[in-house]
Amino acid sequence: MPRTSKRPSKTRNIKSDIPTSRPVVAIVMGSQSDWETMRHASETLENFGIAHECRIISAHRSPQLAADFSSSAETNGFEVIIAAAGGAAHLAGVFAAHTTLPVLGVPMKSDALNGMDSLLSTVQMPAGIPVGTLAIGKAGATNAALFAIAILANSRPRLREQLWDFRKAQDERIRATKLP
Ligand code: RP5
Repeated sequence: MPRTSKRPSKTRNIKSDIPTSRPVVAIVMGSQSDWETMRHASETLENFGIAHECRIISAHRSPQLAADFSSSAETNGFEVIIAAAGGAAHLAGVFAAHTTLPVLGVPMKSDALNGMDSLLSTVQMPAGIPVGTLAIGKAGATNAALFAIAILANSRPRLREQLWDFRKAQDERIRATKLP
């Protein structure tokens, strides 16, 4: 890391209306140990052909980098930030304090408290600085990416169409699944 991805959409054979030349979503995480979970957010964005950047940035261990990256995120072309951290998980809140871009928090499953510490410290933002918090772990990572896509799709009809196609495929898989 940093990693960037510009892979074209796999969900549908149409040209996306997302710019592929510059990352529009930043995925930041407190530690390399978060990557095994957060790669699911990255893979979901890749499947929709959304250029994004993945970085390790810690609110505690690299506080100045966290402030600098979040302060300049909008100027640098990002439209949504996904911030993942575990334990006393302040990363999403710190990012949200420095930008008005939407910040989606993903609580990591921790060894000590199974992610309840991460969840509460990400979700319980005092009024005034919002963080949209997803579920603990892999489901949260995947849904953070889908949420980011939904935000981007507000102003991008072709991306919205891709999102509907994804939902349709999911629905068809459920309908086709038979119990043994
Ligand atoms: C947080 O501390 C990270 O987001 C990670 O989830 C947790 C543990 O980090 P490591 O000790 O594995 O680097 O900052």
